[in-house]
Amino acid sequence: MSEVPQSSRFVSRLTRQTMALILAGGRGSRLHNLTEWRAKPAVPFGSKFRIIDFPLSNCINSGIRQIGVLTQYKADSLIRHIHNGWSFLRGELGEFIDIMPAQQRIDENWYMGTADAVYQNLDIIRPRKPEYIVILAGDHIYKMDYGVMLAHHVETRADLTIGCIEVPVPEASAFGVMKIDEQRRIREFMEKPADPPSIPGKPGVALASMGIYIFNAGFLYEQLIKDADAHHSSRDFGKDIIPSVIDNYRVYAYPFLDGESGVQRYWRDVGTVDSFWSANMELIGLNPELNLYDDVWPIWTHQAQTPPAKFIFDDDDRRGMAVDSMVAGGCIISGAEIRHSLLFSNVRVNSYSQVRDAVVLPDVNIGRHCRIKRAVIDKGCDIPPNTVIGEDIEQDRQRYFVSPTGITLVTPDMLGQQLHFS
Ligand code: ADQ
Ligand code: ADP
Repeated sequence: MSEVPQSSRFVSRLTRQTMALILAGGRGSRLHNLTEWRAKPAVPFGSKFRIIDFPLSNCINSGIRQIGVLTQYKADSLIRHIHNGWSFLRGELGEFIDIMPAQQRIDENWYMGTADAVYQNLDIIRPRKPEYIVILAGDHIYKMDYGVMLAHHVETRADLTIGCIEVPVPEASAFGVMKIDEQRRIREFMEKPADPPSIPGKPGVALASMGIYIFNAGFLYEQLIKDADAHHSSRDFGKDIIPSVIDNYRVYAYPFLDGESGVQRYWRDVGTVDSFWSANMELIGLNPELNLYDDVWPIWTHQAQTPPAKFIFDDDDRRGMAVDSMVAGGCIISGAEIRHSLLFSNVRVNSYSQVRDAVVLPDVNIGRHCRIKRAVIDKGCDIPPNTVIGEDIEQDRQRYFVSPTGITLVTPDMLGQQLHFS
């Protein structure tokens, strides 16, 4: 090989020739009412971010600055977020972030599956002349250098490389599951199999697709066009494209491991109310696996212009306090106690109230004398005084959504409130 593999120039040349396409069109229905009015990638996460900030930041930090975001389901707040927070890329340097909504460019259909979403935008993607196309899901939380994966893709002379992780077999039916050989070439790929196979020598563990794909651009175009002509295809990468190319093309697995320790790295699909709540809660701990305070791999977002968070004694000299918590700008905690919770921007908590083990999204007002625990409170809720949430699950169930592990989700709709923009 004439170039030193993975040397910084080798990798930066590859990332400059790469376009990332972020699939952000799915609803994420297992998040229930949290995605009633917004797409899953737009769901707020980690006190000041939205989920899509993670794959977007990964692109920027990896040096991939040609990005398309494919939207479909209720993309309003997602598009506004990208517009407000992510328009700093410089067109004159060849950088861009293009929003690609479903717009019936080919025929009268909206995007069918994930492959169709890309296919319907081929006339926009091709003139950009990328060599490589990285396809990402807009709804996963992780920090990953796609440059290293690209170098691996080029070194193995792959047509397609799929990012993969090990998951317990009982969870593997939610994923694409693969069998690989010693060179990590994929020999079999099953989308969401009922009975997922274990990795040989590792009983109880399956090798699952992260839904991260690197394609040589020409190869991707060919396969998408072929798939569009096929009669019975559901036009999906996992269901149709990948299984159809395994036998005749070079398709490799790329394990998402820490380069030094070989340990699998942090990756979460916060697909359910329970996993959303617990992934947020994990961030509060002393040494969370996902470090948001990492200067080397910053997570960028749209920052609301907010004044600092404020903690005050109320008229009765009750202390406003938060411990073991993350509190975003614009919050005012007056004579109330916040423990082990995440507060997004502009949350107000009033006197005599107690909030514990809760994720409180932006622009929420919690009236006096409330007790809230093990809950997710959606953006814009105005919680009336004396409300108790999370103590009597049966009672909560009558009015709110309660998850299988007993997390109560409250939205403005459930409170009979109209959403108003702050
Ligand atoms: P799923 O998790 O079922 O499986 P899928 O519903 O295909 O994922 O969504 C993947 C991404 O595409 C999401 O970000 C979603 O928002 C977006 N999306 C879904 N439908 C879309 C459409 N019509 N247009 C635009 N965007 C759309 C996939 C793979 C599995 C893999 C898991 C990993 O199929 O093989 O294991 O991801 O999570
Ligand atoms: P986010 O909470 O993701 O920031 P917004 O607050 O902007 O989202 O709301 C997302 C979109 O859904 C907006 O267009 C908003 O008008 C709409 N929306 C939210 N709640 C309702 C509702 N109860 N009825 C009708 N439209 C709603």
